Amino acid sequence: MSLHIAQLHAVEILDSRARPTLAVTLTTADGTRVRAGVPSGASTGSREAVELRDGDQHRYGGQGVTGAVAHVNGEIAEALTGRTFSTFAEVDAALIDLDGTATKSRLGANAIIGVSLAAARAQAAGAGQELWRYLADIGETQPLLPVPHFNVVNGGAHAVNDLDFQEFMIAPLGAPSLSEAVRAGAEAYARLKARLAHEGHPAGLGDEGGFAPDIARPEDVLALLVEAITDAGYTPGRDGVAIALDPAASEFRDAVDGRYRVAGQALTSGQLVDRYEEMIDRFPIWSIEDGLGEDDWEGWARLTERLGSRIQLVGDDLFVTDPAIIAEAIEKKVANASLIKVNQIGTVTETLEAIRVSREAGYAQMVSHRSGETEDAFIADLVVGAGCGQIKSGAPARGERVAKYNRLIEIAAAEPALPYGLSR
Ligand code: 2PG
Ligand code: MG
Repeated sequence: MSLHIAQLHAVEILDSRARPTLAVTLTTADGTRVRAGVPSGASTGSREAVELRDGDQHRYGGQGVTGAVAHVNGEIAEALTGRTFSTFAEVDAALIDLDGTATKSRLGANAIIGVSLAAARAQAAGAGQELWRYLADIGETQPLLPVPHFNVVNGGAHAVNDLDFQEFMIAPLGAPSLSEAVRAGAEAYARLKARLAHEGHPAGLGDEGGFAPDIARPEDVLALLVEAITDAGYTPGRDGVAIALDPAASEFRDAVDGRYRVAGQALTSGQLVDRYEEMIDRFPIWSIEDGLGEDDWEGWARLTERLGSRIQLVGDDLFVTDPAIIAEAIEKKVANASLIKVNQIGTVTETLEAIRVSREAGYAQMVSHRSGETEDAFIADLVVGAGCGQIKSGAPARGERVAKYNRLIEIAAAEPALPYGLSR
């Protein structure tokens, strides 16, 4: 099924944090029109593909994306329209070539991923297939409905509170189906809200829709989560509802002394690993993402050796969805799972490659949203089609977050035969 791009058009829209991002519309020669919204992060890894921002302090505090928009409507549209591509991977290759840099910094990774997402969607539409089915076909993967990871307490770069750890997620590993997992997440979220209100915490939310209480110690939040899970009638743990953390440790590592600042203490890498071990002894934590900083590879190797057989250790800032970095980590026995974010690497083709490299080495894959999102639910189709078995898309609240969970529910309802659960 070939793809003939008749028209490409981008506009500057807002993401969920009131910051500009891109919406890209692609029209094919037969008149099919598809659209893609571009996600954007806050706690970004230093090796991520480069998001192009205008830097004009008079507009959106320098965050405008009119330059990236102009690249789509100018140079990229000129290069791609009127051409016939036999696969969208050829579109991605053309985009990478046209940009010409290793980090997609010339045209902007935000411009490039917008076109790439739209091209994949256009090709699925042209083939008359659901996007997830199309992605499964081209990646030769087994479709699977994923276990959702709901981020119910926000800290770090995603909230204005004293909490250093960025994300406290609940993962209904024991739920029998996707819809029951969503229900468990929503019910525990509601009970957590009630508990926080009861204890007098302000009801503010962070960027990903989780609550942002003024609690500094991660252990105190973990205790609250266990209570909320129990209040909602579920068993805390892998047979029921487990906990996953994304401390996003690069954000609280001191650049000078390399120590990690947690709730007023300055911990060495080894001391932080000890602290994680105590946490997983006490609480039903099944996964920790970015437990150490992206520059602390030695610490990561020790962390993996110590805890890798007990829990999942996910590389996010560390891996930036880059197949080459993931391959290096596999070689060095660092982490045992990869976080997968389309805009970190900048094309759908490279994202699928990062998933493949991880899977072949036995590394799990968790598909992820960004803190700045649109209502585009591409990642729901991606996680199902690529069969990753895990997704995180924030709280079970706020439109841009639930757009992904709702898409998953709809896929599950339309395809009762699709398996559900962690990938094995
Ligand atoms: C993360 C992400 C998404 P951001 O660190 O995993 O939750 O945050 O998009 O701000 O990088
Ligand atoms: Mg992260």
